[in-house]
Amino acid sequence: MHELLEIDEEVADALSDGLPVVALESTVIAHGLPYPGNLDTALAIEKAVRDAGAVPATIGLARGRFLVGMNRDRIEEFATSADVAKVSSRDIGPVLARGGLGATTVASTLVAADLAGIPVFSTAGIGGVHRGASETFDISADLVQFTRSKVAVVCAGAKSILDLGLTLEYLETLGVPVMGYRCDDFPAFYCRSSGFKNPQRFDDLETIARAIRAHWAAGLPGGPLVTHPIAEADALDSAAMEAVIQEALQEAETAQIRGAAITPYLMKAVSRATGGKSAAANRAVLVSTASVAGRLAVAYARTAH
Ligand code: PSU
Ligand code: MN
Repeated sequence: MHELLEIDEEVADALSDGLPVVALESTVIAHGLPYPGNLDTALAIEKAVRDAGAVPATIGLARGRFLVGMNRDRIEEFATSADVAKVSSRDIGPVLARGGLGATTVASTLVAADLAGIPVFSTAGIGGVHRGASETFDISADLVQFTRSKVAVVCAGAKSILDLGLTLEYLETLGVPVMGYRCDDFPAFYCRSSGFKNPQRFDDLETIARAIRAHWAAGLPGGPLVTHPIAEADALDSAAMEAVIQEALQEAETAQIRGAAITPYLMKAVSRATGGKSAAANRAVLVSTASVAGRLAVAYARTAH
């Protein structure tokens, strides 16, 4: 086992038996949602993975190592601690050296999942190209990491706090396959459609699992992106969300928020503005995405035989 990994026993057993495992991020717990909803949601995500027949591995940093798989107490620590660093790819070495708690973004979770040999990861919303990136150059390291870690990413697209058209262009440039599972449009987290198309669509997870294997068999680096939208009943209205997002962006501009702080700032501003509505949608989409990822991990494990 890699010296930087502290792998939970159940996860380690599943990996050595070739059973399906799904990696999960911890930034959404520490910085994405308020307590106690973050704890409940993290546990609901894990349950969705289990119900789908896979083992959940929530990932974070503590005492100079990657935690791969957390028990309830560990998750609670991430959900309640005041000073948990937000760790993207560039922050991994420094935070490991300091030894404190670090919540992993999509990018850094992929690094740990790859080291541990977990082929599937689930999150509701990936980072992407920010609006105004032609001026600020603010493009999430998540996108670059998709070309570096051999892990398939399941998501419900990304929030429209980002420029989703530019995000798809950037993914094309990087050579990252984007495959819609039972959806034509690239989803927008709370909303079922971003107005942009997924470059590929598949209606069964077995074919997606084979596409992932083919990507790797061809020697291509990184991993594909699989998108699946929030359920119709839980989705929020696009026009209403756009108005809320415009207001949040304006607030962030006035407060001169920059860099790594911008994503958590916007997420909080959007939650505040929509009240309980977006919190409920957020939980629903995290859980439904985890369920698809669990089923994909099962399909992927099956294609090995
Ligand atoms: N988008 C969300 N919820 C989140 C994030 C993004 O709707 O919790 C988090 C994820 O961990 C993602 C990170 O990887 O924010 C992206 O941050 P940045 O834009 O600074 O790379
Ligand atoms: Mn950024």
